[in-house]
Parts: sequence; C-alpha cells; structure tokens
Amino acid sequence: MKAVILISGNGSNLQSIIDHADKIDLQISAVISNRDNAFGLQRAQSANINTYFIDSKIFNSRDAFDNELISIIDKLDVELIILAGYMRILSPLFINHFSGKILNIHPSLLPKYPGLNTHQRAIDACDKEHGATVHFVTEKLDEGPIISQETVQVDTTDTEKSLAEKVLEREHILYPKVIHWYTQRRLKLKNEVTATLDGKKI
Ligand code: NHR
Ligand code: GAR
Repeated sequence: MKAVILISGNGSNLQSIIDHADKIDLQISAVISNRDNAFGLQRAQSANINTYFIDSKIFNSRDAFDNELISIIDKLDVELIILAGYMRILSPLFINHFSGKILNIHPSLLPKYPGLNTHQRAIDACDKEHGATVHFVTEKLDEGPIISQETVQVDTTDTEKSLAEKVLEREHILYPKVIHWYTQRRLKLKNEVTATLDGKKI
C-alpha cells in the first residue's frame, strides 16, 4: 500500500517505519515536512524517498497551506497519510478530504494530555504510567478514535528527556504494528467516530 509520511523534526518514527516497510507491505511514496531543517528529510533522502518541504511563510492562511499539501498528496495517489512528529494542526479542509486515511502517533496515554509538552505534564502530575497512542486523525485535535497504546513506567528519577526516550522506544514498535493492520485492510474508521479492527469496535 502506498503512503505519504508527514514530519516536522528528527524523524525517528519515520526511520522505524522505513526499516519496517517491506515487512508491513508499505511503500513510502514521499516524505513531506513543514520545516526545512527537519533531520527526517535527510533520513528519507538516504533511503531514496522523495521529499517535499512546504514553507508556511509563503502561504497567508492555514487553508492555503493545506491546499498545497492536498494537491501534492492527491498527485501521489496514496491510500494512507502517516503523521510522524508532524507539529502543525491540520484544517477541517484537509481532514475531510482524506477522511479515515490519516493516522497520528501522540506521546501520551490519550485522552490524557492532548496537545504539547506531554512528558513534562505527566511528570508534574506524578503519574506512575505514561506512554504513546496511535489514533485516527479527525477535526478535533488529538481526539480521534484511539487504535492502540503502549505504556511505560514513570520512575521518580525520570526527567522530561529520559521519559521522552523511553516513550519513543515504544513508539518505534507501536506505529509499524498499527500501520500493518491498516495495510492489511483490517483497520477502518467508521462514521468518523469508531475505529474497527477486523470489523469489531476497538
Ligand atoms: N490536526 C488535526 N486536525 N487533528 C489532529 O488530531 C492532529 C492534527 C495535526 C497534528 C499531531 C498532534 C500531536 O500528536 C496532530 C494531530 C501539533 C499541535 C500544535 O499545537 C498539537 C498537536 C499535534 C500537533 N501545533 C501548533 C500549531 O499552531 C504549532 C506548534 C509548534 O510548531 O511547535 O499548529 O501532538
Ligand atoms: C514523537 O514522540 C511523537 O509522538 C511526537 O513527537 C515525537 C517525534 O519524534 N509527536 C508529537 O508531539 C506530535 N505533535 P520523531 O520525529 O523522532 O519521530
């Protein structure tokens, strides 16, 4: 199955997906970044994957930016859009155009801690457990149906950095697993609100 991957930064999840691509029947048609200095762009180039940088500064609205994104992705003719550390909120225009085809990995046990700074927020709340979530992307930020989660223990000695590293290690296992369910056509979004695996509600 053909997919496009959207990134903004380091791209360690992108790397993990590249490394698993053959095993999970995934063909990465392109990697798109909204930041020109994203290290993930270099990772993609090293793997001979086409890259695009879209500069938000040359568009005067979120819709104008997302229209450019839509036109690139439409030409790629992909069945799946994978957000992997993509840090820009997507407009309803984009979400409706690709409804049911967008996955995101978020560094918290959603519905806890949508948005940013999730690791520090888990530490500040003295949580004993933290983790990562893969969900379908819908209009409401980080509120799309949850597909699967990985949990880590939070130690009293953990810092934001050490916790982020522990969570990332699990993300690198979690995301390829869920993407494989999708490429096998076992995973669907029904009526914008329900994720199903093998026809059963998750
Ligand atoms: N778009 C929609 N419509 N729905 C979601 O669930 C989305 C989304 C776009 C990205 C990833 C998300 C995350 O996993 C994601 C989910 C960016 C922000 C944000 O506040 C929040 C959550 C996520 C991604 N972005 C700021 C913005 O104004 C910019 C922040 C920055 O550049 O540092 O776009 O966490
Ligand atoms: C990951 O922890 C991912 O869950 C998180 O950013 C990191 C990206 O790392 N995503 C978000 O916060 C989305 N807003 P990576 O670039 O090394 O894959």
